[in-house]
Amino acid sequence: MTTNATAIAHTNIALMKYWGKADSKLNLPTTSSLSLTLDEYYTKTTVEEGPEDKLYINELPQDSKRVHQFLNVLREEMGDFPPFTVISVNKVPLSAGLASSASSFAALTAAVAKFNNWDLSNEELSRLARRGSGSATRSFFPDFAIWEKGDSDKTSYAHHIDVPDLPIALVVCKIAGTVKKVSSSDGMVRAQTSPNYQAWVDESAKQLEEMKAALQEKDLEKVGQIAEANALAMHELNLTATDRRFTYFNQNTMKVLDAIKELRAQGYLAYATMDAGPNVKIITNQEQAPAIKEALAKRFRKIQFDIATPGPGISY
Ligand code: 2P0
Repeated sequence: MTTNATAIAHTNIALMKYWGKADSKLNLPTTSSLSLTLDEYYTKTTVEEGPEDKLYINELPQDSKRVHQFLNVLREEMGDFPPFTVISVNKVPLSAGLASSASSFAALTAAVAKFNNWDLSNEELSRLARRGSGSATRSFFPDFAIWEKGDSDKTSYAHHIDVPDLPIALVVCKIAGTVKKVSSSDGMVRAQTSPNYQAWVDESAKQLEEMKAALQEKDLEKVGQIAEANALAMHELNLTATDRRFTYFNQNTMKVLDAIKELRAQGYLAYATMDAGPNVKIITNQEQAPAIKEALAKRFRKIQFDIATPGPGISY
């Protein structure tokens, strides 16, 4: 008899952002989003039988409410299973704009499915994981994935897109490891009160088509341009929210954004994307990433820099 099951999911960074919900109960997004799975950051999760749903991350007991609620969604959808002790090893810097909820809910969904011998495709697992966290939909697939927004619980899930031999790399600027002040879910609620919100949604649909074309043409410059425009417009929604406007940026975020413009003026391929935190991820190619990292490390001695490359899909 199975007593436990383990799965590993890597995190992903959205090049086209998910930033708003059409249905908060079902976690249906207002836009489709497109991501790159990263090799360097992942979550390994083991589920084992009870006595009650309980979460440990890196050996420390956590508030288990969100995991318990998600496991109950899976029980409703798929049929009952026993209470689980959920043991996660998280190799993603927590809650600082690197999406640990993406890899966490993907790994948890896959581990629960394995424990229960559910025979599901990665797309079907992605659909289930959406109810835990939207960005988790995209963490089942290697390299590039699109979360199709869909219009119902059945039609909103992610799938892989094939872009062979694109030498993309990210330089991750770890500006602050502090816990973020505005959760993604709350940030989205606020952003959706911006008068510019619908325009962002409409523009995102156009940008997605351009992004797909740029990936197929292996035009990394274009990929970077579209991703940066999409991310900056997302963050502009936070600043123009009519309900409790806010920003995830701090002074170092702005300084790094300026440095990226200077790198571009020097001829580097360098474009920025930012998520629900002050960190900046620089989109570049694998050849230039070490030089960009070195140039920035000299200039910003208190910021840590990592190079991240395309990563694998879910594994067991
Ligand atoms: C993304 N982010 O596309 C966007 C861009 C952060 C900024 O998905 O409410 O933790 O759990 O569905 O997935 C972070 O939001 O939000 C996120 P919920 P999630 O990656």
